[in-house]
Amino acid sequence: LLQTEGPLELLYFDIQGKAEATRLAAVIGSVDMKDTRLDGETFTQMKESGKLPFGQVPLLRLPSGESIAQSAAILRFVGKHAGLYPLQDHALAAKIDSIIDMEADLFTGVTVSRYPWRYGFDAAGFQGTRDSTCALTAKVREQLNTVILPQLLSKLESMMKQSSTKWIAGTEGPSVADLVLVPRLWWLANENPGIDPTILDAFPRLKNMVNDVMALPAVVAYYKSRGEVWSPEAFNIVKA
Ligand SMILES: N[C@@H](CCC(=O)N[C@@H](CS)C(=O)NCC(=O)O)C(=O)O
Repeated sequence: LLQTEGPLELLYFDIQGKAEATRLAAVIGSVDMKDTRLDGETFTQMKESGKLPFGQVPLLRLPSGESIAQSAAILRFVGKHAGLYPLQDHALAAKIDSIIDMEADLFTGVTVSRYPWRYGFDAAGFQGTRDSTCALTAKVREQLNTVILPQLLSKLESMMKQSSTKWIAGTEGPSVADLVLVPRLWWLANENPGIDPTILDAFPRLKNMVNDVMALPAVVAYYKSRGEVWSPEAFNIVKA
């Protein structure tokens, strides 16, 4: 196992979002990582002071003082120290990377439709979350819900089917490839206007994988310490 030179610090908002996979990796692998949750004001100060390499969070602070941005890079780094990302098997590492990249593809349409102004689509009239009555946004999200997401999810479901274990990359225990999907899949099915909350029911292997990660003792203990518990029925984190 890789050893860190001292404690890590993860900075993100007090939501699951793009940081929860890394939080899970740290708790599963007992990595010494401070889980700092930023309020809006602190975030804005950090952004304005140029402390965020790309102006966004999550951000990982290393013992050396160096700061790393981008959730996938952070997840791999923490995953290496958690024993959830291979250090020697480069083919397996590449397979895991491909699933991390697939997570980005899976959520591209969802993200652009929520925040069209980040990508220039406001110029074409897309309002995203700024106006829940935006017909253009609703049209796109209907297409995502009925066509695009089912297509992409079915590829991941096939990968689950091909796995000889219950984990998506065929690893003996969970890897960061599972973790990157877990919080995002439950978020997709729960807090997304226009997305069918039962969208994952057609992909039982993916749902099982999420439930299996959420049942790991370290994961259960982490949520318990936050006054929360995983509900397979709600397919969501609920108050304990
Ligand atoms: N590709 C980046 C995306 C990060 C991102 O979208 N960060 C959002 C929060 S989830 C953020 O910092 N938003 C505030 C801003 O851009 O000012 C990653 O995966 O880390």
